Amino acid sequence: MTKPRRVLITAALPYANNHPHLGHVAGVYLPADTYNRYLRLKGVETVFICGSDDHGVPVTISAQNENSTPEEVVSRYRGIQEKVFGSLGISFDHYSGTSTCEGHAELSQEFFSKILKRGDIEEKVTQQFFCDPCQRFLPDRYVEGTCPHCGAEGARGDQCDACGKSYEQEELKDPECAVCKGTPQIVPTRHWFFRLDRYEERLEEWLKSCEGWRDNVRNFARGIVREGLPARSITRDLEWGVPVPLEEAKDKVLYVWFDAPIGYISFTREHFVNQGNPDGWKDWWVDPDVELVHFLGKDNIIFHAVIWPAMLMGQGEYHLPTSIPANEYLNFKGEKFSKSRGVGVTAEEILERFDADRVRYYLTAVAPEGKDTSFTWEDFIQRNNDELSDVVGNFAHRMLTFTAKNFDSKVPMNAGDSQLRDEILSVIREAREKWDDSLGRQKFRDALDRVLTLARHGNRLFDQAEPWKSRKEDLDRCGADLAALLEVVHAIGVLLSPFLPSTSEKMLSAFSQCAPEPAEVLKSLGECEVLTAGGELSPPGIVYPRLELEEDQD
Ligand code: B3M
Ligand code: ZN
Repeated sequence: MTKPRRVLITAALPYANNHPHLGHVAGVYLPADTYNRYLRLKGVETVFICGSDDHGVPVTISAQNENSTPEEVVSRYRGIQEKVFGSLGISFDHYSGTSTCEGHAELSQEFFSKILKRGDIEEKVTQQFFCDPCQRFLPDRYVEGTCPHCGAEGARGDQCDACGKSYEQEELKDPECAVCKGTPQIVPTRHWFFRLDRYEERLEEWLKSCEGWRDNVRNFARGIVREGLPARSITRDLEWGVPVPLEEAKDKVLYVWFDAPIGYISFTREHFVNQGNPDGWKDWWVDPDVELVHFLGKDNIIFHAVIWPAMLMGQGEYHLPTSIPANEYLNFKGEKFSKSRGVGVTAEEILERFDADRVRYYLTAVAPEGKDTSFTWEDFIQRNNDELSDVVGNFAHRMLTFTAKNFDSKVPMNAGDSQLRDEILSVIREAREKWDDSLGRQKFRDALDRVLTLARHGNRLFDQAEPWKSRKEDLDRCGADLAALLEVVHAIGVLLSPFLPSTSEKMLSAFSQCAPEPAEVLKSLGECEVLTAGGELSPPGIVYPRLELEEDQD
């Protein structure tokens, strides 16, 4: 017997100091959730893991700005994140956080100790920025300057957002303390470095063997490995974080990017512990047949496709990622979304006005797969109206009201006698196959477009059948056509379910007494009629009224 397919899905852990904005949602959390729902619909066993990235400088800076403690910041933002994801229908199996997850610190320390024991971590005295007025070392986001690679301003001590490269902080040009804007001095301090150079060959080999990856991700990662990987410091002079498990490094913590991805493992373990199956997680991380899929934004590629796999190789017990569907950015008026700079729209703001599925619809339709895309309010309203209301909503509504009026809300008999029957089944089958192929390759925009194409086709066939005429001339033929066309409405409901869970549920509730469950019926869509002739249709629940653009939405 073949083993059932199992997929462990993760979404990048948001720093516990941010309100998820639509850029994050479109690029990371929504595609991850859609993929999870798609796999479950197909009967694949999945675990979907996320949580907040609590350590590191983003959180300590917020705490300082808000006159509060890192713990307080973490608990407040984690609450916000869970609420936002929940209201968008993004359904993680477990949402944890790196500062509270049971066993996370220990597991991170174990990674460090194991890699150290192998001789792949070395100790060095380094020159670090130190701010006299602030009396603190300035790791990562505490310092800003000019990127040593691309020359962009506003680059941080560990990474440049403009070119996605990461580096050691002494390479940063024109450094400035992010808090007091002073020029830091250089002070020697001891740090521990991960010898990535020792993993170059294995990484190259592995990246070469990975199949089905997006080109942008694989090429970027291979390019970086080919350039040669310098040793990377994985400790910091900070108080907030996972303590370095060495006597001589008592006042230091692990770099946030060292402990954060380990959260994927510790959160999985916590999830299984909560389920009363404390050993259940192991299989998901140890069995090489389990697929591991990391969703993230393009600024996180280097960490997930290069450094994290090297950490996993160094640790040695767990399997490597299977795919890393990283997205480009969704921009707002040509700029990257940023809550701190006040650019764009937060998820909370849009959800105050519109229901989650409208947001999910638009963000999938303009998903930044392969290239940056833009959010605009005009486009949001227009696509909702032209596609969700006029194509999907209208077709379902027309069909169900017509059947209610003329056939007593029952699936008419003899769909097989409709002259449109073969064409209808074949368009459903084609839509389902292409939808499946696209979703399987994590091409969400394309898959959603297939469903829209099916709905457009349905509308055309309805017009072609002219049931308002045949109702008077040949009621049997009218019924047969309608029965066949209802198959299209039902198929749309099923195929939309990974994208628009509540719309799909409402559409399918009309068929609850005359069609099997979506997971049972998926494979049969387009192969044969799946609705029970004579079966009762519930009153049509879904309608997507057209939206108006409000004055202040620009
Ligand atoms: N927190 C970066 C980010 O939010 C980081 C992701 C960690 S995933 C292990 O962009
Ligand atoms: Zn300072």
